[in-house]
Amino acid sequence: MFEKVLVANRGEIAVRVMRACEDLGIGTVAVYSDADKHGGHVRYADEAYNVGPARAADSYLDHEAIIDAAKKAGADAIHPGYGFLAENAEFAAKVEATEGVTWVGPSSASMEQLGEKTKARRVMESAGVPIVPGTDPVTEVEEVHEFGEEHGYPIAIKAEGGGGGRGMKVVREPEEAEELLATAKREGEAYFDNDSVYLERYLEQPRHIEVQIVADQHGNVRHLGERDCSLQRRHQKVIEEGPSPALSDELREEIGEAARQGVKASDYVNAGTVEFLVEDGNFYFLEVNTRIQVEHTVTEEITGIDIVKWQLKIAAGEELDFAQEDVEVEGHAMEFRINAENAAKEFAPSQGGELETYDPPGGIGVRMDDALRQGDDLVTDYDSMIAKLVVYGADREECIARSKRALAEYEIEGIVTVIPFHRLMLEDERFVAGTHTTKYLDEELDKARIQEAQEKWGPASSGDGKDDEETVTREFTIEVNGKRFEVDLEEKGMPVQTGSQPKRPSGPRGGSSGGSSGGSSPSVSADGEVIAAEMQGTILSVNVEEGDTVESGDVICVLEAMKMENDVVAEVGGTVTEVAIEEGQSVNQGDPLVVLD
Ligand code: MV4
Repeated sequence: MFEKVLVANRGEIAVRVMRACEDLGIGTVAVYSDADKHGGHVRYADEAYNVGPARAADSYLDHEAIIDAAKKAGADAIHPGYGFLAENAEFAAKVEATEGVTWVGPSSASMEQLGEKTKARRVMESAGVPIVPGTDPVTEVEEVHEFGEEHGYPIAIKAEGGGGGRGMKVVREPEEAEELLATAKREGEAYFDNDSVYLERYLEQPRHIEVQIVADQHGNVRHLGERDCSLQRRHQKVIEEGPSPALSDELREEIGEAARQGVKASDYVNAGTVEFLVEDGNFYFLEVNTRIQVEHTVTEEITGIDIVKWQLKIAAGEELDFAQEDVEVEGHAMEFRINAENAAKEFAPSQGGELETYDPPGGIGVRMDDALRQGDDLVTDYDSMIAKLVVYGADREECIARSKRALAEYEIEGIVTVIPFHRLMLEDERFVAGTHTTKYLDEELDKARIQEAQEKWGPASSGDGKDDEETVTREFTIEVNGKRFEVDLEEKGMPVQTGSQPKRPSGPRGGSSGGSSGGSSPSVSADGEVIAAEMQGTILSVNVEEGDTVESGDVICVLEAMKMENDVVAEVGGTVTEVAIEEGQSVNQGDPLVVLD
């Protein structure tokens, strides 16, 4: 077994991996960027190394910096966590080629094979796994029309190098095919540096079911049951659960065995997840995730199997010590992603700040995976997810009851989170009935209910900002005849400051003085109302031109950051006098985007 593992990640997943190392008596090495000097994962590790400035490309994504840190620390293994370099075949190959350092994850060859979506489809099809009717890469609109004539519409056009729904286009009639094919290729090139696209018959109302796999270096492959990830918003999972409320035992058995056979056929080793779409009692292979996933915790809670520990043991050459028949799923678990976002404002990322109060829940059936403590200055540059609340119950009903209790206990002050949204879902008829599909949040849930939940359970003034005064709430504890009361007094404060300048201090996350993040820092004339980028990211679309008249709330552009598509809206009306950005451009936090007169 390894002596010392370097975890090439940050936040909750870095601490999660380090906990598995502690359980195995293995030393832990953290890496951190300038922004994470005081991060929870740095506190937790036995030793820590700075790998560069705040910008991920210059730190957590810097292959040589990570490998140099491993050598400096004398680490004999590197665990990538999820995100960052977890599915980067080039980095995995570099670690595989580094003397004395073992890569904890699937081989770079497996990533190459299964990361290319049409290759993965062929491997699964050869193993008898049902796949959605589809094609190999296509280039001409005639191929789309031929596929439509044979399989019908709608048709999904997907990026070969993609995933997570990015770049996916849905063709509903032949006339749309030419433009959507061109757009899909252009976005594939922009997002994944690969303009290859392929076709699939598009399923309108699927559920998103995934099967956890662990496979050792001795040919043993086990599935650990399924997770239902159907509650998603813009392809971002929000609540995951297991087992799925939508599967019969027979279908459950079939999907698990199909995943196992498909992985066996691809000589895959370590932990991985096979994703399926399920509709009308049928299941279809979607893609393979060649990493540990955020929601692995759900499976750990209902099987009692420590997946991360097995990742380390498998990488060290150990054999799985249980048969498929020994894997038993008991009870029900849900994972609630605690994101620093305001659900009432289209899930806009919250501004960072001090965690004035951080008082997580506890008690029976409650697991917290986080890297936080009260007083931390929260870093939200990389990902809006700050913690995971995982709840276990003997059945789904008990799991929901315990989740309500845990979310009501969860006290966070100083940053707006999605906790009110989660509490709403636990009272939502469709979610509680388990009948929601992947479209539910994007197309069906009444947004007004999110607003109500935010006003009911969120911090004051975290609603939709429509009220024109800031409400200050003061809390008092009083005693009347020996009985204790907690009293909140609301006080109407000063009008809320308008204006779109980021309200953050300069520094690692600060304004455009930090130089470019890949694109050129746009420059604009000083006069006029400047709408600036609230975070580092890439411009996905520009929705205005010079001379346009915009109203308050109009979408100026879409900024892709932290794996989310964020609408940048005008907080005041006006005429566009300058547009300082273009599609595909990288921007730094604070960079001017548009100027209104
Ligand atoms: C699909 C699909 C329906 N039909 N493919 C989304 C991200 C990536 N994992 C693949 N995804 C999908 N692929 C076919 N042929 C539905 C999804 C999908 C989805 C689509 C739209 C909105 C939300 C979604 C959530 C999960 C999966």
